[in-house]
Parts: sequence; structure tokens; C-alpha cells
Amino acid sequence: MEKDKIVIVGRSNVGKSSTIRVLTGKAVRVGKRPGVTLKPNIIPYKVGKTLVDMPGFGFMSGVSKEGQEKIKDFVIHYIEKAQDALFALQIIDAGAFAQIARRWESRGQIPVDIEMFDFLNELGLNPLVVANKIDKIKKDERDVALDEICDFLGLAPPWQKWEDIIVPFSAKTGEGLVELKRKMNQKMY
Ligand SMILES: Nc1nc2c(ncn2[C@@H]2O[C@H](COP(=O)(O)OP(=O)(O)OP(=O)(O)O)[C@@H](O)[C@H]2O)c(=O)[nH]1
Ligand SMILES: [Mg+2]
Repeated sequence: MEKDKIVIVGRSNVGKSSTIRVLTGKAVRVGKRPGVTLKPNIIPYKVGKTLVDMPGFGFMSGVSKEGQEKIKDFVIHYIEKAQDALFALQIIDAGAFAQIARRWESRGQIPVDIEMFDFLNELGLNPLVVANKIDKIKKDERDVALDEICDFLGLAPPWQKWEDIIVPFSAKTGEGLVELKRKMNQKMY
């Protein structure tokens, strides 16, 4: 089977749909009720390549704990079965990532983003981590934030060493778009 799908995963509200919109110029349908629709949204990207917008996992207001677990299980099973997946784009909120990860660790839990990153790597879908919403972090604080993210992901800082894995990006300002596309192309062909 030809591998033609780029699977887009991430917590709810990190900017998955916004990133797809910037990458494709297409207005991506945004689920009105998060956690209810379990259908991946398939969006044509380049000739013979498609993006798969997965439901966001993790905390969502108005969605029960069981609902959140159901979504995560769905995403995991979908990815496990997806023989046509080329690689994953894992979107994170660059500013919120470390804070959320610390909170989970203080409760003795593995942060869901880190679990997902490891899982994707184990499946050979070597994810490209899109550190989205970088516009919300002051310029002189970005390196520290990106280093901390890398540390959590098991990638020894400085983050610049991992430029094939992590890319600072803003779906709002378009900052980092050229780099993101270039790195996606490297993985695609
Ligand atoms: N400042 C800033 N806001 C952003 C950026 N990307 C997305 N947002 C905002 O973040 C919110 C969530 O964006 P979505 O693209 O809907 O996020 P999502 O990951 O698709 O969310 P779910 O589908 O619910 O999982 C929206 O209010 C966006 O406008 C960014 O780069 N910078
Ligand atoms: Mg979305």
C-alpha cells in the first residue's frame, strides 16, 4: 500500500486545524462539539498526499474523563491500523506544553503529549513536532521554552540540535511556515 497520509495529532485546541488551514489554504471544518465527533478529517495536500486531521485529545471543557479517554483510544487505534501513514505531525502549544507536562508529572502521570510522541516513534511514524503559537512567547524567551520542550521529549537541549524533529511555528502569523514545509517535504520524498 502506498504511504500517502500525514497524520496530524495533538491535544485539543493546540492549533491542528489552524495549521492545516495555513498549509493548504483550505478552510478546515472545526468540530463544534469537541470530543463528540470521532471522524478523522481527510484533506488533500499535495498530489498523492493527504493530511488527516485527528480529533484532539486531552482535557476539553464539557467532555467527561471517559470521553477524553475514548478519544485518545480512538486516535491510538487509528494510528496503529493506518498502514498508509507516512509520518505524523504532532502539534503542541509551545507556551503551554511544559506547564502542562509539569502538572501531569507532579501527579505521577506521563504527560499525554510525551506518551504520544514516544508511541509515534515506536510505530516508525517519526513525528515532526510543530511548536505552534510561538507568537505568544517573547522572542528572547523562545530558546528556553524550546529547550524545555526538548528536554521533556527526551531530546537533550539545545533544541537547535533537533531541527529535523521540532519546528517553531505560528499558525497565526505564519512564522516558521517555510521551514515547516521544507521539513515536511524532506519526510515526504
Ligand atoms: N496566538 C495564536 N493562536 C492560535 C495559533 N494557532 C491557533 N490558534 C488559536 O487557537 C485556537 C484553537 O485552534 P484550532 O486550530 O481550532 O485548534 P485544534 O487543535 O484544531 O482544536 P481541536 O480541533 O478542538 O482539537 C483558536 O482560537 C485559534 O485561533 C497560533 O499560532 N497563535
Ligand atoms: Mg481542530
